[in-house]
Amino acid sequence: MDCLFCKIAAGEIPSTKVYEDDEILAFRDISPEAPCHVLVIPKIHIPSMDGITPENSAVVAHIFEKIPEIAKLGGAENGYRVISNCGPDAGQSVPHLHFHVIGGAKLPLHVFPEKE
Ligand code: DGP
Repeated sequence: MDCLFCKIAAGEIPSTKVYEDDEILAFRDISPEAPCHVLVIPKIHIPSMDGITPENSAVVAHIFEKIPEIAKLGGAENGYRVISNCGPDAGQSVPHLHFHVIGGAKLPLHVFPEKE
């Protein structure tokens, strides 16, 4: 399958790893928006949040069990935010389920800047 994050998970494309086990990989975003900007992916291909099913949701639970540890390893010592963009309106650019773990700085509260 021609999927960028499947290739990163398989080690065919290099990444800066933060955490890895048999089921998931966490690596630094190529275009970080904060001092800690880590992407957490399942190694199996799930296209987006819309592709989560009873058959594959255990790996999503595993991701969420590991995120506190991954956030600290990534440099978010004082809190963090988890974001998963799903579909065009959210700006999903890589069609392999991923969770952005963002922190290491005080984050803006609102999605729309005019609400600041
Ligand atoms: P999203 O827009 O939510 O689909 O996020 C995709 C993220 O993936 C985006 O923040 C940039 C990151 N990204 C894209 N290509 C690569 C890559 O080759 N390596 C790494 N480390 N990150 C990538």
